[in-house]
Amino acid sequence: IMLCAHWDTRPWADSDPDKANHYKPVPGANDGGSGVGILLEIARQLSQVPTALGVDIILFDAEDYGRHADEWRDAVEGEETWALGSKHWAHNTHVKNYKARFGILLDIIGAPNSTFYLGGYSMQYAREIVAKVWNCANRLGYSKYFKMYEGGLITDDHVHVNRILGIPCIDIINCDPQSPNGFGPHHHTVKDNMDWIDAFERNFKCNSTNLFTSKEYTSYRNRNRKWKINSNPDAIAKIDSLKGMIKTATKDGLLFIPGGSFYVRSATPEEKQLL
Ligand code: AHN
Ligand code: ZN
Repeated sequence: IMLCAHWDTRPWADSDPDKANHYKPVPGANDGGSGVGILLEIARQLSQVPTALGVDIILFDAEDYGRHADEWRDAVEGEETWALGSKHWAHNTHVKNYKARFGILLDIIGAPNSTFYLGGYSMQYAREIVAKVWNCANRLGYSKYFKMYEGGLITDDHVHVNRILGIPCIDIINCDPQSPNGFGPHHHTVKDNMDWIDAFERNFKCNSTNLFTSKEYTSYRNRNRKWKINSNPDAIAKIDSLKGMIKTATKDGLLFIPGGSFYVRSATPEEKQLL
């Protein structure tokens, strides 16, 4: 299985509402830092759990070098300026005749309330993998994020993996049909920074509301602040021990239940396969 993301960030914030920022670089915490972060964590977890599957993690450069929005008039018909790194890699794979059963590309996946639609190219080239992943996400309770609706055709690294190498590869990418550029308010702006990243702590909080109160959680969040406002040591100890419990349980199977609560139990063999 091949897992991939792009690690470059866009050199120009050409969707920024302030035109003065159009030639400043995008910090890129979400686009593409988030995918890289998730893959590094997956790598760490895979190193701790023996698995019979081979997993290749590939990070592409120059995904976001696509033509500047203010320079469209210079465009040449048929030019390809996006996803250059994956195109180069697909023509020059790191090992000869590289093959994977399928691939999953992660792009712009870090913001809270991200929504992932069934991508046009993913459906065209790898609809069985789309079905596998979207069904799995829905079974695990993530239907809020993984929408069973078609999104548009999005040119991204997976297109070259499909077209040049014939490896069925899907793209999990945040789309926001409501926003003018289709990708959310911070996309290709100077605001694509860590403020947009849904940290473990925030996730942890919204998935465990029945285990501690928000007051206790405030204590916990304030534990490392200079001014320990509302910082109650009992609450900190309680949440620390919950976190320890979750770390242990994750190895075995941790189930998140939609609606703001979780419970922990051993995963069934069937669930272990999903996890
Ligand atoms: C298009 O805008 C056509 N593709 C952009 C895909 C992308 C940009 N992924 C990250 N940044
Ligand atoms: Zn981008």
